Amino acid sequence: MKLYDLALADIDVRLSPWCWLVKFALLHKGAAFETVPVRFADKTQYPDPEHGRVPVLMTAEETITDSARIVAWLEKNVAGEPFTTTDAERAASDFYQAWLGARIYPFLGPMLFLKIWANVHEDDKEYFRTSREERLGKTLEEAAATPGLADNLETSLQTLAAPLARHKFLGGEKPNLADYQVMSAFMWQRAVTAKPLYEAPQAVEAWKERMLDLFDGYARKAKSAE
Ligand SMILES: N[C@@H](CCC(=O)N[C@@H](CS)C(=O)NCC(=O)O)C(=O)O
Repeated sequence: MKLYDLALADIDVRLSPWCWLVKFALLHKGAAFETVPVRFADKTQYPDPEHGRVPVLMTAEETITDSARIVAWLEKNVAGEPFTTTDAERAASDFYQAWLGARIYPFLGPMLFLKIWANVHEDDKEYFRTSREERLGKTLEEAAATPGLADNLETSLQTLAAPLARHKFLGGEKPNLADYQVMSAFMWQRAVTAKPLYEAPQAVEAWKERMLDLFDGYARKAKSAE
């Protein structure tokens, strides 16, 4: 299988959280895959230029877009440990995805976009700035200067610390889909900078270390731009 994976100017730095989710899912299944780096603006390199987004997974049978659809495809078609086994686990993973959208990405995004812009390929700079500024309704510099981003993230992470203080993983003894969804957001940050941007509770930091160790340290070995 081939996973089209978003890269910065340094082609070895892979930042997309949605691509990270798929990489964790492939690793969880023990599936053999290779990644194909693509940059932001050059849509001709995307297997589905109309869609213009990654992740895209190419299998022997089909080309699948969108991380949630890819995860569902892998769960159905690839043998190995399931991502979730009960409806309760599936409901919890829906909760974490919604929590990320409401409580993590709105603060992490403005913190990271300017740093990402500094590290995208020269040919991607204008596209990245324009598309993100349109979405934010402000410049990347204004977004980065939004007051309270770190405070908001720290408050959100107190919530994540509650389950992680009592359980090794969000999936309990073993990681499940929720662990991969949440860790993917942190991999986005880690690809951009390895420096701490805010303080995370100890239970969250310890869980991140466990996640970085999975699959022979696949995520730990991933390169950061800074
Ligand atoms: N809902 C989609 C989101 C995919 C998405 O937004 N991907 C971003 C990277 S994180 C992308 O392809 N960006 C290219 C661009 O901005 O042109 C999924 O889960 O796969």
